[in-house]
Amino acid sequence: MGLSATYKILKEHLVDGLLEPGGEIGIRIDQTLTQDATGTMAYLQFEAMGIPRVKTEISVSYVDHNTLQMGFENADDHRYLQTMNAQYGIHYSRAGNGICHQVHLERFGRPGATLLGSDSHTPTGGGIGMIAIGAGGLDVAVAMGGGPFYLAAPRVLNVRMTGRLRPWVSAKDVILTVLDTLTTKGNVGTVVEYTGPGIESLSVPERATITNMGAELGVTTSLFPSDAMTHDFLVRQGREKSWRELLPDRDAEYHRVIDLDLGAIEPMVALPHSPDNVKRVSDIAGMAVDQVAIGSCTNSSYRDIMTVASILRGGKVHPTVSLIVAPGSRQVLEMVSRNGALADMIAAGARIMESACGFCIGSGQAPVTEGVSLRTNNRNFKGRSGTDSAGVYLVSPETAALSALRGNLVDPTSLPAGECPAIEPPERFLVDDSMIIAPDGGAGEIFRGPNIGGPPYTEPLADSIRGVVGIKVGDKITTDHIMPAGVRLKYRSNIPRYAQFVFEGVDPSFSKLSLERKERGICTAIVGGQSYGQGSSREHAAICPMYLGVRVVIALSFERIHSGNLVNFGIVPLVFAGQGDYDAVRPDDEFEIDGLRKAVEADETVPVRIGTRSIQCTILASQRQRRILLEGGLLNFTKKGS
Ligand code: MIC
Ligand code: SF4
Repeated sequence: MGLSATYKILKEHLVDGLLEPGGEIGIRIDQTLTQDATGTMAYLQFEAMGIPRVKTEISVSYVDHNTLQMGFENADDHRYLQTMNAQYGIHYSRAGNGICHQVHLERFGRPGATLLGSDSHTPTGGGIGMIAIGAGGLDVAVAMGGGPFYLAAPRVLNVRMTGRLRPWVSAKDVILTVLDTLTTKGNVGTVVEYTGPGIESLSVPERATITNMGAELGVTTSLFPSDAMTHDFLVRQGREKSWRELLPDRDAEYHRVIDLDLGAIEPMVALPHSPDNVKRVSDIAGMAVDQVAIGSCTNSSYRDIMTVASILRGGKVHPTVSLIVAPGSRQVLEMVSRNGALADMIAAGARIMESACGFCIGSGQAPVTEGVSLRTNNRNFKGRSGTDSAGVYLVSPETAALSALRGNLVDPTSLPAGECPAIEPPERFLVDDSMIIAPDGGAGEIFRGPNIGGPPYTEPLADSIRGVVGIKVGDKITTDHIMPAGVRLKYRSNIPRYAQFVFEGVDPSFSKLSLERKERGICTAIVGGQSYGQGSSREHAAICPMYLGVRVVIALSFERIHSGNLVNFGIVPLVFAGQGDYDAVRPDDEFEIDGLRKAVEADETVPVRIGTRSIQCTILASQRQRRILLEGGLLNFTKKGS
């Protein structure tokens, strides 16, 4: 049997392990990216490793998440990043230059390469034919130091596309359709590879919309082959030399194949509060809308923003709607401002925002109480918009722009096909990399304002732990639930401060009570349901609980990035044997685990006394991760040169 494109790239980068689905492999990482919200911790940890300069082909540090300077904290973080990056050989993309994934695709992504990013939407890079994986900041720090990235060799699920999208239907509708089929649960350890004649009509930015939202499926990453379309994009970006062809073998082996006829796809919408709560737009068309927000790393390319501008041209935003448009990069913003499209959007009443994450991460633009917000981004978790009672609906830019004009949800295919804007890519994208500062060896000192704490400190795993179940939560708990974003994000470089907000929206007393227990030498356990730790790659969702004395999380199942982060910070992820054991646990139950070190060293499972019962839990860690746990985390493990 031949190889998939996924396995071709993995094979070229394999440095450890056997390339067979399920087994643990180590791969060489060519490129890394960080953003400011995860970056400060990643770089503090990199500094702690004592390596003088990054060893990757290129490492880029983007500032795009915390760009609203409410207080000194974000500005201090950015100055730290800029001065630290200069010294250690990292490119620094300044605030205003755009969203990491969009800029990386435009300026650095390279077919056949590997990219590790401290952001769960790093798989956006799969649109240009690279294996791009999201991970915790500490994993990225290790990769910057030349260490391999470890993962389970994936199963490859092939989505075979035929046909062509109809007018008014676009890439967002494709990925929402895929989410409808595969859902956000149960896809851990899988890569989705898109092939078939249908992909030939999808441009790189459209492919990137699809791979971006693969993050919501919970897969390791998603990948398009590198073909003539990829070549075309790179030529227009003035980066033809970065192109290489990368196709799956004709007889490539896939774990599962799904056929998708692009011509049958309809405009889709993800209803509150989960990206897989998908319906056809036509099912709920006519619903009144309060806010429309267009942008984010999912839908903010030149193609998307030009589509929106041409829909808005000559019209006026409905008086009851607030329309927000945030082009994804300075390249896009400058191009639409030079060609007049920006003026069309402003004339229609759009509010133009900075090229940054902004509304997507709840940094501004919170909707009205109980409001309906149509957004083109990728996550609609409850409260993420900044308004707990609001409902966020995820749609395509076409659906969003038309609805902003009408004041209610419009099914774009109800309009004549001839009115659908046909956006051609520019002959040449406007290239100006002057806001990406190349490292100069760092003439000055590294700036450390009062918001910059130290790298987290962890201790080797104890042999027996006892304590209390501090919280019991249900299914699909996201890292946003564990560590709130929005206004709290600015504390991310300061663990003791940020730790005050662990589970803030679920149980505001969790942090205080856990810390009090820790001071009395008592551990805290977290109990969760299915898919614990969905969403963001935020390693703070492990670091801050660790700081509060959490030593185990017991759940029915875990998401990949989060369980990896738990291990990296010395917290043992344990899996219940079944629903009955989960149901029997009560918050405040006492728990006790003896012989934990020995079990982590050698056993699949470990006995846990919890409440009045004794249950058997599976230790969710590979052999290598077990060694990391015994050392008390990846930083200790790496420093020891293990
Ligand atoms: C997100 O979309 O949730 C974020 C904010 O980009 C996160 C990263 C973070 O927590 O900083 C992500 O996707 O990993
Ligand atoms: Fe930024 Fe939103 Fe993309 Fe996360 S999902 S990187 S917050 S634009």
